[in-house]
Amino acid sequence: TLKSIHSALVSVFYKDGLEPIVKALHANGVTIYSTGGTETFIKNLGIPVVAVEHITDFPEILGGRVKTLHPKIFGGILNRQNNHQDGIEMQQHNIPQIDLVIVDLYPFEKTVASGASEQDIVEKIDIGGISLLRAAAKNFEDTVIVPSVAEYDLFLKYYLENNGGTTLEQRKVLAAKAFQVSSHYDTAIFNYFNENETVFKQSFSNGKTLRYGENPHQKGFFFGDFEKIFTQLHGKELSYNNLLDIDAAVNLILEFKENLPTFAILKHNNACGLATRNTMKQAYLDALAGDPTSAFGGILIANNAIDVETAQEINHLFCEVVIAPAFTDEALEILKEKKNRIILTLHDVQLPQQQVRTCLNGVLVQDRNSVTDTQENLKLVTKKTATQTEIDDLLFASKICKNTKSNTIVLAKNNQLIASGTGQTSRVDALKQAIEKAHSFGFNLKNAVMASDAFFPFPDCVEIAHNAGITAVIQPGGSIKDELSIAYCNHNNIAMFFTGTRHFKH
Ligand code: 93A
Repeated sequence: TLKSIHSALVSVFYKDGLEPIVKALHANGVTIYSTGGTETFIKNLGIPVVAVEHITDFPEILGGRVKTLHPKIFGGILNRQNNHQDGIEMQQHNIPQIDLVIVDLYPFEKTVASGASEQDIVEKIDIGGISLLRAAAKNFEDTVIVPSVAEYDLFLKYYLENNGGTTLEQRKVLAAKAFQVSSHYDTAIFNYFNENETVFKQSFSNGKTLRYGENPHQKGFFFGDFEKIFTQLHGKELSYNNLLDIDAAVNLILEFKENLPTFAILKHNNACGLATRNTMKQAYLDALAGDPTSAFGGILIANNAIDVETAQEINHLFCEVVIAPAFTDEALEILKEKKNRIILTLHDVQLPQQQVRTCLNGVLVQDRNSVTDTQENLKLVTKKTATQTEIDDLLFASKICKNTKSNTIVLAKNNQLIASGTGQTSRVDALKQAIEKAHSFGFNLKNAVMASDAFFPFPDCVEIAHNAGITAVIQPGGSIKDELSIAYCNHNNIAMFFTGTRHFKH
């Protein structure tokens, strides 16, 4: 695989650093072909050099736009030396072999950065040089490519250690670097042409253009089949934030699909009210009671049809979106009274099992959190056990907890969300926030239950919860200090269950 170099084509923009290479080539008797400026440079070093025009029998034309773009040049680079037919054609057309290509492309990025005119920038889009580079890299079995000034030293090292040749592995390393150069170069050109995000907009044209993104100064698009999941019955166009809230609302209500009438109110992707009752109207009223302040402008979702009694109650509230699997005709008529109110029927469909979000310069993909805690999964870790009502409340709270931004603490009682701490940087803060909220809306936390999305690293949370009146706790467990929380519960007559499943949501 060691191949000697007998001929070279040198065409470089920056001539600096070229001298040692051409001297080494010359010392080994290598025939050097070159283009205009490079040819002059080499000649001035006192080294013999052959102009490419001598091969092509064609002058450089169009002010240098076409110098090396010729079949005799590319034939010399691309021919396969172990291919009989290639050899015949080389002879037929009198094509000289080219074993080594050294290029340094027109400095496109530098020209853009210098603030040059568009005309100057466009002239700096290298065509011939990048073609030489790609051709030589493609034929790495036989041809050596030195794709930029940055690789001169590496090439010289290879060349000298092999007494005027290169190994296949070395040629492949240089080929890889060549394609790195060419892809970077074309990306820079793309970015220049795409300055106004023309291509971004076009390739996103199958997405729905939203009025704006999270804020009015941000562009926004939605890619997805909204109509597959919903039918919009009424109201204004959906916004970026509406879509995010709707996503959170649907994920949450699906946890309660099989339950008695359940109603949830969300703000900023988190539940601020949720209740399960015998009638939808009562479920709505008790969801609202959870936090009537936050409910203003909220996203409302029901697990079953919304009837006229419920619609009459909802109508007193200013809300952005109302979602339900169905609406009675009368209910719909009432809800439609507000012109902008978005009303959606939720179809019975499965959401994708994978979730995607951007991360740095790529994307993160994960499976949906499809685990819902059930009574069978509960592991009692305290001496005291809970009543069935408390267990029902724990599972109820856990479903809300799973669908709330971490760190989360959810407090519940009698199938009603009493209060939650959402998106806090510490679990203690989440708990304090929940307790304070509960008190501010007049709730008594005696016999309420607590759910935590992740384990308690210290016994402080159970202590604070106990002081507030909480009697049962559900959490994943798994902290090295679990025993401290368990001991505290045992001393204070609290029932605690471990689920073994963490429910982070970031
Ligand atoms: O304008 S080009 O795209 N047309 C060509 O055929 C061509 N061949 C080599 N530019 C071309 N080159 C580039 O010219 C090389 O990539 C190098 O940057 C430069 C060297 O030109 P000179 O030897 O005349 O200074």
